[in-house]
Amino acid sequence: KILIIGACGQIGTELTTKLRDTYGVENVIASDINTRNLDLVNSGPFEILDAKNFNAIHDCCKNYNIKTVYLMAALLSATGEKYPMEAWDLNMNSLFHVLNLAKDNIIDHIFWPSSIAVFGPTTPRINTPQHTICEPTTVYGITKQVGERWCEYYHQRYKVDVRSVRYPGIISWKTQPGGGTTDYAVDIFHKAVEQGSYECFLKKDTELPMMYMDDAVDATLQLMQAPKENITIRSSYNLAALSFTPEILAAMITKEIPEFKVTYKPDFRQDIADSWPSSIDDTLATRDWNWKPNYNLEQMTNIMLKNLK
Ligand code: VAH
Repeated sequence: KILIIGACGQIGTELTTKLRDTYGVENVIASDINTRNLDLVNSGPFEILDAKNFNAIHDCCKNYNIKTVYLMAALLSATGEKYPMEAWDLNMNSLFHVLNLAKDNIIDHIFWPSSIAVFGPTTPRINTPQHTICEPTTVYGITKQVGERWCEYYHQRYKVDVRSVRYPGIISWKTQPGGGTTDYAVDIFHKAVEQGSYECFLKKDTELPMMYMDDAVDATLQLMQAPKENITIRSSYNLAALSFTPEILAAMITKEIPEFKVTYKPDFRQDIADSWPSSIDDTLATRDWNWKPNYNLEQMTNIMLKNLK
């Protein structure tokens, strides 16, 4: 059976639905620190679970005979800058708990998300390669960089089957983002539909790697279903789909909503965005497990506006 930790989060929510559609509702146990997403809580097996509590995760895995864990709980980039020690505590200890359960053969497979946040201002920004300089300047990015090192170590030393992708900014209409820097790309759609205007917290020319949620969820399952001998990266795979600026996204929305007005008022998240790459080279994900995005910017924009109107 499968356990998702952090199932009520932006990606966790849609990953839970996809896993249940794929493996059956009763085989996918959703868990989170609270019951903030009642639809999810009432749609199948659900447990209140603190990702920082090893015994609670251990007992849940034993009780349900869990063999695969998707660890989706974390404090993201913007929140992590407000609460650095809490971000380190949650992001790192939850990973150690799950890695150690696999090392002790309580569970067999782990998915753990990394992020473009592992890259920093000294990383080549255009078509960032899989192997490159990683000097992250956010707490969140530090936890993801160190987490990648631990995943690779547990695989090499203890043969733990842990797999990971470096998610770009993820955009969906079903779930709200959870305290990230790329959240503007979701907020802008809601405000365009609700009030016809949006004050963007990033500069208009801030190009960032992005992806529609369905691509991110499909990539996750594709990686987890790939034969283990095909997996050559045990830190975390670069993953790419789109790259755009707030100005480009706003222009796409204005095509559908002509009166839409955007103003730009950068805040502390501009420094975070400026430390990240503009575009990512994900050729290894394509080579090793046939990754290919399905949604371009126009398709994503149309889906977002159609479902939010
Ligand atoms: C964030 N959405 O903004 C997350 C993600 C690449 C960004 O890690 O922190």
